[in-house]
Amino acid sequence: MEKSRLTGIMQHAKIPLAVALILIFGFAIFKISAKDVKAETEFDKMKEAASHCTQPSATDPECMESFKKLQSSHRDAQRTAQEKVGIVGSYPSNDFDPIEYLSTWNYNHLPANERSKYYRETKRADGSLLREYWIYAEDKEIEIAPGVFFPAWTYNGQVPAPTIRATEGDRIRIHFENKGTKPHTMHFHGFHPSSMDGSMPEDFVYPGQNFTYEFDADPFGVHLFHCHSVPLKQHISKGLYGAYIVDPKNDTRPKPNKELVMVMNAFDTNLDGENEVYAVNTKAFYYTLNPIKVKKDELIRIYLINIVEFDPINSFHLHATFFDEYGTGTNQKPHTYTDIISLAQGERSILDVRFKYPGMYMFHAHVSEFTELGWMGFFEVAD
Ligand SMILES: [Cu+2]
Repeated sequence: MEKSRLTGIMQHAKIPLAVALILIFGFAIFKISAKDVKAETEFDKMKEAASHCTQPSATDPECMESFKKLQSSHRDAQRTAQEKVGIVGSYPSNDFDPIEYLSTWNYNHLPANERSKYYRETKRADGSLLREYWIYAEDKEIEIAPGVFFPAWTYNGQVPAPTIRATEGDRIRIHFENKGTKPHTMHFHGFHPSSMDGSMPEDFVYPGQNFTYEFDADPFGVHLFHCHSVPLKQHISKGLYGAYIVDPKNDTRPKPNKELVMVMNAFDTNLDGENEVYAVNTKAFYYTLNPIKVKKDELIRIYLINIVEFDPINSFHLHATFFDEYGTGTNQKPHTYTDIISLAQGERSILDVRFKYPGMYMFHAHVSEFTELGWMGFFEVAD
C-alpha cells in the first residue's frame, strides 16, 4: 500500500519533468530551425536577385533593394580588393598593361599601320593563312612590383612576349633579330623540322644577327615559345617566353564570350637561383589592384601557361566556381571539372570558366608562398 502510493507520487512527479524537458528541447529545436530558415531565405533572396534582377526598374522595389545589396558587394572593386588583402602601392609606369595583354594576340591592339610593322597575314591557295611576325630580342628594365624594376631580357620589349595565335594548318614565319647582348633563340613547342628547333649551339642567334623560323601551326592547343640559349634557366627566368595558341581547324568546343591569356611567371631579383616575386603576366598583384572584369554566366576561356623557373610546381585555384579543363588544349573534350590545377614548368592548359553569381572572386596559386609574393588576382563579375 505504502509502496504503491510512493510509486504513484513518483509517477506524478515525472509528468512535469517530462513536460519541462519537451519544452526545453522543443524550444531549442525551434530556435535552431528558425535560424536556418531565416539564413536560407536571405540566401535565396540573393540568388533570386542574381538571376532575375539584372535590369532593376523603379516599378519593382523588392528587386531594386536586392540589386542594391548585390551591387554594394562589388562596388569600387579596385579599392575593395586592395584594402581587403593589404597590398601596398600602385603601378605608375605604363610600359606594359597586363589587362590589355590578356586579350591581345597577333598585335590586335595596334592600329593597322602600326600593326603591319610587326604582323602580316596573307591568304594561301588552300584557304589557310601565312602569318608573318617581326620579333626582336632586347634587354630592358621592366616593372614587376610597384616601384620594383628587373633587368629583363625580352622579346619586343615586353614580358611575356607578344602572343602568337594561328589556326591549325596555317604557316608561321618569324623574322627574328637579336638586338640584345647575349645569344638568343626562339624555340617553339609544336611540330617542326630540327632546323627550326632553336635549341642547339648552332641555332644560337648572336647579337646583331637574324634568323627566320618557318613551320606549320600544329597540333592545335595552347603552347609556348621561349629562348633555348644557355644557361637555359637564366634565359628563361630573365623573361624570354610567350604564349603560342593554335586553334583547331574544326572547332567543336562551345564558343567563348571572352578569352584570356595567363602566363604564370616569377622573377629572381637578387640572382640567387630563387624567385622573390611571383605573378600572372609579370606584374605582382596587378589583377588584385585592377580586377579582371567579366559577366555572370558568360563563358570565359583561359589559356594558362606555367613558365616559373626554379620552383618545380605551380598551381591555379579559382574561388566560388569550377572550370572545365582541356589539358594542353589538344583535345576538344574537357578531361576534368575542378577548381584547381597544378602545372610543372612548361605545362599549360585551357580552362573554361563561368561564374554563377556577381561579385569579387579571388584566383591564386595554392602554393601560399607564391600568393603572398604576388601571385593573386580577382575577377569582378557583373550582372
Ligand atoms: Cu636567350
